[in-house]
Amino acid sequence: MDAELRASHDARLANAMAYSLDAGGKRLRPLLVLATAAAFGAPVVAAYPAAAAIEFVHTYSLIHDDLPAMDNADLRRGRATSHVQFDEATAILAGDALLTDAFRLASSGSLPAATRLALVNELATAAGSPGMVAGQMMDMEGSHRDLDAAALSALHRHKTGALLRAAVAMGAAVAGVDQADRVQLDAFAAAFGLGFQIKDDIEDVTETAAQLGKSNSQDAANAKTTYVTLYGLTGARQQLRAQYEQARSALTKLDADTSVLAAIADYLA
Ligand code: GRG
Repeated sequence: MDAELRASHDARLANAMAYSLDAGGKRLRPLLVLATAAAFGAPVVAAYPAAAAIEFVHTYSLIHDDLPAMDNADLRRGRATSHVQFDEATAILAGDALLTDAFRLASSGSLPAATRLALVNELATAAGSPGMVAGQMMDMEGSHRDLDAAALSALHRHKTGALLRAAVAMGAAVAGVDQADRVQLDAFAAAFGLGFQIKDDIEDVTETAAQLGKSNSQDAANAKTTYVTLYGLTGARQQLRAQYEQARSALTKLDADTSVLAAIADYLA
């Protein structure tokens, strides 16, 4: 990722991109790419460009999500958000650059051209109007309105789930996994993605901003329907457990060493 940042021709832009990328974060999406590729025997280095590309897209989405016009948050990854640290125009451009550069990354490297095309397609589909941006739009439209269970799960499938599923699918593409195993991997990723979001909803009300490294009580501040507002804390925890078990169970159906993927799933436990 650092090597890619050096491609920028403007120091302020590069600083703003590096500021958000280097702030850390769990690196969950790149980890899913690498763990999936490795589970099916691919050398992890072959998956590095794809892993970096998805973290670029994720980081852009956080920068833009925090903007005053969206969630208007001032803390992210333990630091002032990009528009607070720099200014709004710089934050928008840092996000634009990370998103666009992600596709140069995904198309680069020494994998066969057909594999790189599949990676670009997977990432664009998950991040774009069929996926994450649609989810963000649903989120904006859902603010100050009550959503029912179906609308809430559709929102999260798009906003958070699509990119997590793409991470696993990209790892599978690098390793050339067959169709039957891809279906099982996708079942794992879909359950993990929903569980991940439910956990985020729970922590938004149970943890402090210092514990989270990002603003808390954001959902209430933006009058959002969440798994906690819909099902209560106990109900949300039950749903989280169900998704966790579904994710672990999908892995047992794969004939591969899925121990690292299982350890990632344990983040939900
Ligand atoms: C602006 C187009 C656009 C999309 C934004 C994903 C997203 C869409 C916004 C993030 C808002 C949010 C807090 C969603 C809850 C789940 C989530 C994606 C949390 C952040 O991901 P982590 O926990 O973050 O993996 P780190 O910092 O660890 O990488």
